[in-house]
Amino acid sequence: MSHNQDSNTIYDKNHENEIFKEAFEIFDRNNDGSIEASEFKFVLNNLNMFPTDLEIDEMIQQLDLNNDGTIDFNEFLILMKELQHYNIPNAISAAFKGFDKDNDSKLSRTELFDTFKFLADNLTDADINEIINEIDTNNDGFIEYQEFMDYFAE
Ligand SMILES: [Ca+2]
Ligand SMILES: [Ca+2]
Ligand SMILES: [Ca+2]
Ligand SMILES: [Ca+2]
Repeated sequence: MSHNQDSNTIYDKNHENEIFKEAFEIFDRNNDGSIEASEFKFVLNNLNMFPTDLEIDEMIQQLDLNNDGTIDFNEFLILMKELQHYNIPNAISAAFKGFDKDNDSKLSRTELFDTFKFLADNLTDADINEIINEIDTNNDGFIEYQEFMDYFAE
């Protein structure tokens, strides 16, 4: 079922895999190449989702095809592909609301910093600038709800 034809994959496909890779690295906090229950829980909590330990175990069991108790990148990819058929806009909308601490429907520099600092221990102003530049299409220095949705839920 897997085919490794990196040389002739189209650009979009590479781009997509790169995003999945980055997402995987966010989950895999100790960089051992697999997502453990505690890592899974940590990220979900930071996205304002609070499943119980039992629910976490059930999610992992569903994804853990080789039954080693953790989610490796291949298993994670299957999850991501499934999510693409799922209600992504709702999930992204919920994430935005979680990031927007003062509920003004836009993400300020401070809110972005608070949001992303748990993902990277050595997050810099330059990193935040990069994120803002990429998503802030009207260049007002804030990420409005619509910009966020356009970027992530396209
Ligand atoms: Ca790990
Ligand atoms: Ca596994
Ligand atoms: Ca805000
Ligand atoms: Ca903006």
